[in-house]
Amino acid sequence: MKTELLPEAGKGRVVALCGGVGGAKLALGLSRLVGADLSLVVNTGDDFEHLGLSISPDLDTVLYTLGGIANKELGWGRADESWNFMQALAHLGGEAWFQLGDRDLALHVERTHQLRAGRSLTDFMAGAARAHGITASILPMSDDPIRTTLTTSEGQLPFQRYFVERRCAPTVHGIAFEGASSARPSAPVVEALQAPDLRAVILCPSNPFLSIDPILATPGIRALLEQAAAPVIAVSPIIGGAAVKGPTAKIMAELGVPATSRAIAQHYEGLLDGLVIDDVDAGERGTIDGPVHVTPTLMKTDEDREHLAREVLRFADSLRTAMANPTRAVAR
Ligand code: FO1
Repeated sequence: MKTELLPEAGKGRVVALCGGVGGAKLALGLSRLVGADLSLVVNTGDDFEHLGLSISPDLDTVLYTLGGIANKELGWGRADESWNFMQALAHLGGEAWFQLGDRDLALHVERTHQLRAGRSLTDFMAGAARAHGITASILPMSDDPIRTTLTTSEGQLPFQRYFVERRCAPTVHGIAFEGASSARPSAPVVEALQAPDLRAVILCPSNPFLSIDPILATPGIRALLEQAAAPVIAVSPIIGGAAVKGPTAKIMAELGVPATSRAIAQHYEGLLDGLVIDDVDAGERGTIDGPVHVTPTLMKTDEDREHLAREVLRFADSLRTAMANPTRAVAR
């Protein structure tokens, strides 16, 4: 049963779970609306050690996006980047399949240095966010290592080998999150999801299998969502049977799941109070159990990002009003 001590509509903490590019876009829209009231719980399943450096791609995509310095053409890394380090590395015959720009490199070097000195990833990211003038909290899902690995037509592949080196070409048969069973969510993640003034929990339109599932596989997080005293809303990453970017629809086909928003709702079964789908999929509304909000979800501009964030928060506020009234309670 949900608490009736609910914050006033339009106020309170917002928690968003997100992975790479799609998630970071909505995260930016939300940060423009609620600023310091936003906590982003970010996937670290893509993290890896490369050339002796600790790389956290999804955290960094969120950091650069909210810091206003993301490379919009690439979809990862920094704007105004130069590649002298990579050219010199390739000249030496070093591993050049994973590109590290000169400015981006500073973040990886400093993170590696601080983690080795005993600082947590959570603390490091808090400092990096401050350095970029970001007021939202960018929280790794865990400070313990959780690594996404894929069972593919080419055997077992660590995430970045599959995603970057093999460009998602191998057929995916299964996905595992190594280390998840012994990991713990960080204290700020637990606090954010248990905040007494929690307004909404949002599952961003990130890849459900590769970006959101590792977060949900972190012990305790799924239960915190199930018990959340605020509506849990997902934004479907599927528009008109395709994903905006990345391998979501390809992986769904390979795992035998139709590329529909109904399938996204079923994937998150037991967690959601509502689903946001795109205008072009309005016809799917009747096929989905529970409340559905239809609105444009394609985020090309910062205004699109802010518009979608506003729609999601309004939807959440309307569901919260229903949750506060037991006769209109929404069943999960
Ligand atoms: N993605 C690529 O497709 N190619 C790259 O060379 C690459 C380098 C890279 C370096 C730092 C970083 O933070 C991200 C980087 N990404 C690269 C993106 C990243 O690997 C994936 O987009 C995410 O892991 C998926 O969300």
